[in-house]
Amino acid sequence: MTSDDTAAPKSPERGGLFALFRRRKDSAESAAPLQPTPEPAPEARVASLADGVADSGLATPAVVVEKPAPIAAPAQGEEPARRGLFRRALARTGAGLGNLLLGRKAIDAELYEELETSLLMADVGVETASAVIAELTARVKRRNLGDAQALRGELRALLLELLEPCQQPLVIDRQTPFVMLVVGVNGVGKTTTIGKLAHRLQSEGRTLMLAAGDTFRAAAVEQLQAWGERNRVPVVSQGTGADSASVIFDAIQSAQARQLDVVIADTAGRLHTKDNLMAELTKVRRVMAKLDPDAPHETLLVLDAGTGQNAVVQMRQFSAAVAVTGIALTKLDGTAKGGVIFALCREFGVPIRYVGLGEGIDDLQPFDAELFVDALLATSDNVG
Ligand SMILES: Nc1nc2c(ncn2[C@@H]2O[C@H](COP(=O)(O)OP(=O)(O)OP(=O)(O)O)[C@@H](O)[C@H]2O)c(=O)[nH]1
Ligand SMILES: [Mg+2]
Repeated sequence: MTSDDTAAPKSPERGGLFALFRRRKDSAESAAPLQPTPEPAPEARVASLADGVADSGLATPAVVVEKPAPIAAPAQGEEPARRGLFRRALARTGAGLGNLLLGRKAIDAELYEELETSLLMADVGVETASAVIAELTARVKRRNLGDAQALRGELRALLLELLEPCQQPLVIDRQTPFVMLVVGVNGVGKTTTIGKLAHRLQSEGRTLMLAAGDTFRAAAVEQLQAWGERNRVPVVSQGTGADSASVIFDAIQSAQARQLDVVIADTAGRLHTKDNLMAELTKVRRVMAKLDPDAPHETLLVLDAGTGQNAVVQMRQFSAAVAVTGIALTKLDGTAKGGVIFALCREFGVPIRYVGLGEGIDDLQPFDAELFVDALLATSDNVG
């Protein structure tokens, strides 16, 4: 660790190109697994949940009363599996970068140029790409590095330094319950991310409730209910056209009464230009605060990596409306634009909680800077 370690993300001054080149505070601490909390037998818990929701006068939630199937504990050899998952998902983004240095010996102007082009092709963004190249050139000179392999090592270190400050896993530090508000533009993967996250948190021993706060789009409630059934997690809903804040309020109230660990609230996809929907988010926050002044404890902005630099714009716009405390960057598997993560991290310093590496239920992974950078720099031969 270095002496300038910082715990909280800070927005760097624009133009201070490497202001974010700080090491994260304590990687060991942030990587610590969440401790499961004691909980009643699953049947009893689910049954009482159903009663509680019915008492509150809400529509019947998607509660399945069969005994939940046990979810496998993390298998041995999980690390290589995660490495493989990151590599496969980032094969397209890393296609140019990974192979660029193969068979190269000399470090010359052409190499730097090709490197910058590859970074731009990966949608790292113009500012970030030129900052990386400038810093790389300076380091190579300063350290007197003579061949392309040494440069590769330096590039890896540099990319890691850029991303590490944003590797701050979600820590669920309260059970009152912990409330997550999930926001983002249309179709970025909010509801799917909630479904995957519910599965993940449940496998860590958390008790959950989902709130169908997308009362705007037809079939949005059913989509969340389907995830609820799949995970055997109750979903509080009132149907399309209902007041989103009221649905979320009911879910938190019910979860408080049942002493559940986590409430995850879905919301409708919205563009910043939709003033009424943006105002709705403010209302949701205000209404939540009546039950818990600190809620939401996490406002997770879901961004689609496939939109590339547009994700930076979305982050800026949502931050102006709500205090975004974390990002889930989805669909990295289907795009060559995953390099936008560097721009997001460098410009906002906001924690990147999760990355979406596929459509499967286990494809939402906690963000890991090292796995990410190694996957980017992997050669096509190594992807498998
Ligand atoms: N390949 C891939 N597909 C994903 C990922 N995350 C979500 N998707 C897909 O993206 C599509 C949209 O996902 P939704 O969860 O409905 O997105 P949303 O943001 O809730 O959409 P709205 O509610 O309409 O705003 C679905 O087909 C998902 O399967 C991912 O990480 N990888
Ligand atoms: Mg949705």
